[in-house]
Amino acid sequence: MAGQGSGLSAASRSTLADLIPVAARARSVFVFTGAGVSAESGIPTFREAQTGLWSRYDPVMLASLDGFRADPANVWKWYDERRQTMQRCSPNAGHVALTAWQHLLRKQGADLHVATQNIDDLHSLAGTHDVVELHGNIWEVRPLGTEFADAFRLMDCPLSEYPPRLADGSTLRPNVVWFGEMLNEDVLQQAFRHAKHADLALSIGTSSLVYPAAALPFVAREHGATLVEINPERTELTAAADYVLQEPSAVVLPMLFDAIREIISPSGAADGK
Ligand code: BJW
Repeated sequence: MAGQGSGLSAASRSTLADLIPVAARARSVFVFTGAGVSAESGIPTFREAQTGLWSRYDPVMLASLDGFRADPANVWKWYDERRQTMQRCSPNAGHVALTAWQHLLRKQGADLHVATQNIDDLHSLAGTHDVVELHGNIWEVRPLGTEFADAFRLMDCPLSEYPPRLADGSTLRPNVVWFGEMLNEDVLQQAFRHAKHADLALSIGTSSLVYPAAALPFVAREHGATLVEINPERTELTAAADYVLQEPSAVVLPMLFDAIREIISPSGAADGK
């Protein structure tokens, strides 16, 4: 268990030591992530993305259909800046640890499911399979007024015009879920199924403010899962969690995974990572 807990606070070391045997027994793990899981990749969290030039704008105007209709070029400029940042970023050790944990469990007939609010693709780029993208994907677009099913990838970065358009002139929008919009119902139901079947649920790097996604960890807990929160700050979820690790996820997730692997696959050095 090399290095287990080094660099953590005393409280976190103690919590991690208690959590490890519980996590190693889990057969159905549900992982719910937010912007904090990508922080150590260099992607500002959603709230941080509104600093500087963008601090003059109400988040609801940058991330709502009304805001887009009022000024599509400005909203696209914000998304294009974020796309350019994200294009330079790679998955971090937290994403990689989740992938390794999923691979290890799948080899053993168990499973780990990730449902993310992030639109940055990093879980998939890290190799995690079947990622549920609750709020869409920044690399996808669709014509304004059409459905999620009409989305396609648009990888041009930076974009050559704001807003980007189809050849017939129709305006493209990012295929993300804005405030006041319904989430993709199939995607949301899939996430709730995973949450309800979990024996262990982790909420990682989210302020737990935005619904309906923020209900997922509570639902997992109500259906019997042990609930873990990983976030340097306290959130609306903290009081409901069984284990709280107030640490950066890219630090603590590799420690947790390494310890789990030593317990459930001690000779399987090739497993996972
Ligand atoms: C680290 C870390 C490290 C940092 N390691 N951690 C009242 C008024 C108006 C609306 C509502 C209302 N009450 C409820 C609503 C509905 C609304 C909502 O929930 N609003 C709340 C804000 C109050 N929800 C909706 O509108 C949803 N739709 C809906 O409900 O439909 C039904 C309906 C229809 C019509 C009317 C009403 C209802 C849709 C929500 C869509 C959210 N979309 C966004 C934008 C996506 C595209 C984009 O990114 O541009 O999704 S908003 C934004 O918030 C984004 C995120 O996915 C989401 C969650 O943010 P997240 O991930 O938690 O990020 P942060 O920045 O908040 O937090 C980062 C965390 O990381 C912090 O806690 C840090 O401490 C932590 N951290 N470093 C670990 N190293």
